[in-house]
Amino acid sequence: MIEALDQAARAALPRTLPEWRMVAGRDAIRRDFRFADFSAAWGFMAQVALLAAAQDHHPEWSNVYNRVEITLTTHDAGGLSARDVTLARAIDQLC
Ligand code: H2B
Repeated sequence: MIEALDQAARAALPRTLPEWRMVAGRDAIRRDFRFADFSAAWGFMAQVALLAAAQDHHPEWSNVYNRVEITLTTHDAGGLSARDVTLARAIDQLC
């Protein structure tokens, strides 16, 4: 079982991940991305897929043309864990 995100890290989320917001009714974070076109969106998703594979931590996501919506939570923790913060920060560095 993976440890849930501790209170200090939760309180810091607006500073550590300012582009991400809590999902209503879930212990999860979400960021919406918009790109020039589908190719750019898909290229971004390919990079995120490599990060997810390397970290063995996987997003819930959807893509519609140039938009990508990513939700992160840790199923093995029943909510947010440090793994979500690590992946979100790595995703942010792609943009
Ligand atoms: N991704 C996410 N988002 N949450 C998990 O709990 C999780 C995962 N668990 N990727 C991993 C894979 C686990 O199933 C494997 C066995 O490490």
